[in-house]
Amino acid sequence: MSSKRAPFIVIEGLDRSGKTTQTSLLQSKLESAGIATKLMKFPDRTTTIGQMIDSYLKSTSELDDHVIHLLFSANRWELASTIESLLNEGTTVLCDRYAFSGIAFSASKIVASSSSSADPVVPKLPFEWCRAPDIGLPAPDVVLFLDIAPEQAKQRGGFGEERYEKEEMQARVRKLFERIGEETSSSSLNPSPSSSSSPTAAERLPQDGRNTLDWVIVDAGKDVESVSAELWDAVYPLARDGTNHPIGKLWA
Ligand code: NYM
Repeated sequence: MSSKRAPFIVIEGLDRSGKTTQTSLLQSKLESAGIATKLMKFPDRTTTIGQMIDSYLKSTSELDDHVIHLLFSANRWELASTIESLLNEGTTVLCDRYAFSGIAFSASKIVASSSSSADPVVPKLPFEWCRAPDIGLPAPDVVLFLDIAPEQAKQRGGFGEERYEKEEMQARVRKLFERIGEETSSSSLNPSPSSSSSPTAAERLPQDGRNTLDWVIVDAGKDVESVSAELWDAVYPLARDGTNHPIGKLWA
């Protein structure tokens, strides 16, 4: 891969969509295929900022909604240069959640009085405000969105242990992910909207050095092996061949 760099692959989804299982399965498969891979996860709870996020998610601390949103973003920025170095060195970066979760979860918080009445739902934080702090982060080459109905996610073990793990909130998060996928696919970052039945990410990448981001929707309600096989098909050619494209800047 002399003049090429490795790809940046992000896995997104609702809580209990199987992201963590799938991300580590994908890492094992990539490594078995001889592809150097670094597994990352956001929030990264090991840093000082990550520890503040961890205690907020476990409800052992309270933070203003704006503050926690900015901490999630700062947690990505503190690892942005590491991501770029790894990609340039030829290590594929496989990341469990990224800026898309940042928007989807924060923008799905609503003003309490509007949640159970016939009033219009009022978001606490505007969508554009939520997106702003992540503008300019290293852009992934492909986002694999594990799609699952909140009712099904709820039946999986561990649901409800952390803040945000409530069915109504997850339903709003899913809608926002849908919006982000559509907007990201139709933005200048990605001229070709995609789905899991389309050609693989590598096949869709244009060869002219243009910045691209593919949003691939995967049905996460299927069994673990089927989902894993679909993810593999979506990323293997890209991970094997690398890419000539410079690392993009998210939404910049
Ligand atoms: N989350 C995650 C956010 O609210 N904003 C973010 O920027 C990120 C990366 O943290 N409910 C939420 C989504 C999850 C929670 O994630 C913890 P995980 O993958 O369960 O550790």
